[in-house]
Amino acid sequence: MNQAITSPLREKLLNSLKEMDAVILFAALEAKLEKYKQDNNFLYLTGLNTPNAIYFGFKGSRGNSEFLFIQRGDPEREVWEGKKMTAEEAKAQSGIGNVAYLDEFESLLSSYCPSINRIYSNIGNQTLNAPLSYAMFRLLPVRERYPQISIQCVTEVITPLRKVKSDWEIMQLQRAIDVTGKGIMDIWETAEAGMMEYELEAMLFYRIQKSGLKHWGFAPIVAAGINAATLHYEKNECQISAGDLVLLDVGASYMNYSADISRTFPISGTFSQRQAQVYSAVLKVQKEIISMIRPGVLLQHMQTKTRELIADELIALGLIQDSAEVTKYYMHGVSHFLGMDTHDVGGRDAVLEVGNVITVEPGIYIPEERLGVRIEDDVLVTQEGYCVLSQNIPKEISEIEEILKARA
Ligand SMILES: [Mn+2]
Repeated sequence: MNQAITSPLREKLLNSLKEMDAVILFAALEAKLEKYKQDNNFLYLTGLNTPNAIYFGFKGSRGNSEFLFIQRGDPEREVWEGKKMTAEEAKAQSGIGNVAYLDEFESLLSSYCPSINRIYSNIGNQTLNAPLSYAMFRLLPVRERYPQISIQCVTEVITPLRKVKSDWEIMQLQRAIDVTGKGIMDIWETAEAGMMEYELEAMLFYRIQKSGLKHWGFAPIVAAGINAATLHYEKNECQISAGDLVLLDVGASYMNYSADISRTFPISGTFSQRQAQVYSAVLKVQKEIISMIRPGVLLQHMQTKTRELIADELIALGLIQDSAEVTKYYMHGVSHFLGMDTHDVGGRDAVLEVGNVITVEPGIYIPEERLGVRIEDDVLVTQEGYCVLSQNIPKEISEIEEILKARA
């Protein structure tokens, strides 16, 4: 007998499907000698960090049903791998009433296949020049035996849910952001010219681990001087010279929710006049773009506005004559959705709605002056407009210089 679905999220997802559609999500496989990181869609729907598990949900003509398949415990492997989650634990944590073992998955799926029209799964990118995902590999037999079943990526149906964050999700994000902020403060209180970029990275990661978080949300960028003009510089292997601006683009991850913060600071403790000019220009644009945020605003409109504003600043800085040249010094998007993926689901054509979390990250990069400035905050869209979740991480020149001045 199928038990009722207790997660409102899963119920909402299944209800949004057409009748006879199914969702099959594969947890990330166990990683040998590596830190485990769960598949985001699997974690989002089940709340389970257990590897190798499979979620099956089906919208039938007489209601929804769902099953969870987990690994069987093996006492001989326990000394190596620790205890496996029991069926009772899985049931309690996920609220999924029907828990079975992985070796029962195929027969259960076979019994449903004749009535399934479509399967949504975490099959990922289906381009011909990339390897098959694990999910697609597991579903190949379905495609062979039941060619009438269409297999599609779950992103399509899960994105509308993941774009709107619950209070619980915002709490996880806030924790990741706060720890990232503390790590940035650690750097500001310690860093000095002559250090290597990776030393600053290590300070931040120490803070992440010390705080009980396990992962970076993405490869951290610590870029001094001209390296800051390489947008995704992540080698972090150069020595920081006196007079350099250092650009940090970093984020801790908590429960797979990733912060994404950029701050730029002068290693010597004070901004040179030119550095301050460029920094103030970026900060002014960043504040103006943040103030645009409210439900109903197009992400694309924020992008267009950023280009206009930065073009004006670049003209004032004497870097360009014509606003059409703006891409010479500013060439990336100003905003993306943030959540379990650093560049979270939601796309670039979205209209903002309450509960979205987005970044705001304008920048100016001037290789010939060996400097790059990016300032990035994480912003929640609210009924009234917005709330800057990273507002406690200083970004005013006076605040940053004050903190740097206090270095031992
Ligand atoms: Mn970002």
